Amino acid sequence: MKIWLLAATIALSAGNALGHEAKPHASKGVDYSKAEDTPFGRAADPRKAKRTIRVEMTDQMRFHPGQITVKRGEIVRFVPANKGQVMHEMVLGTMDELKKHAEMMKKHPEMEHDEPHMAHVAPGKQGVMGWQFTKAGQFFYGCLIPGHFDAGMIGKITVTHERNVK
Ligand SMILES: [Cu+2]
Repeated sequence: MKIWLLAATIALSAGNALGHEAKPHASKGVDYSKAEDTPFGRAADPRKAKRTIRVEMTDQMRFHPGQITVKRGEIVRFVPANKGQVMHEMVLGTMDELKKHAEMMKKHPEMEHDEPHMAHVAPGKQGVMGWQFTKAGQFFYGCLIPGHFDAGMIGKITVTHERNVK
């Protein structure tokens, strides 16, 4: 994942150096055609989503809704909205990955990280994140800001076997 992000950055810089205007990229400058498959799906252009799911994040350390059901193959445009007074984030993943990541955030709270499967949202703001769920199963979204995940800031995504028909 890191490698293609770097490659995209270099390609963009080279384009600028040659005097070309950088093409307007989708959110976060992600080239979705190069999106890497993960155990929980792949980054997708939120503009291609047929469904938008607004997820509110509160200082009570909860996501609303706290459960989401999607179909395999479906592209979802998540709009995480921070209704609280402190920073929150929505990070997609397996329970294992979220737990590991939450532990890492405790050790390195200053760590800056930004990948297509996460959105950091300041108080009163909202973000956007496009994701395609390619595998059926049980996945999760969590807020990995130290203390939030442990306080129960976690939601569940069920991806059904039924394939989404375009
Ligand atoms: Cu939070």
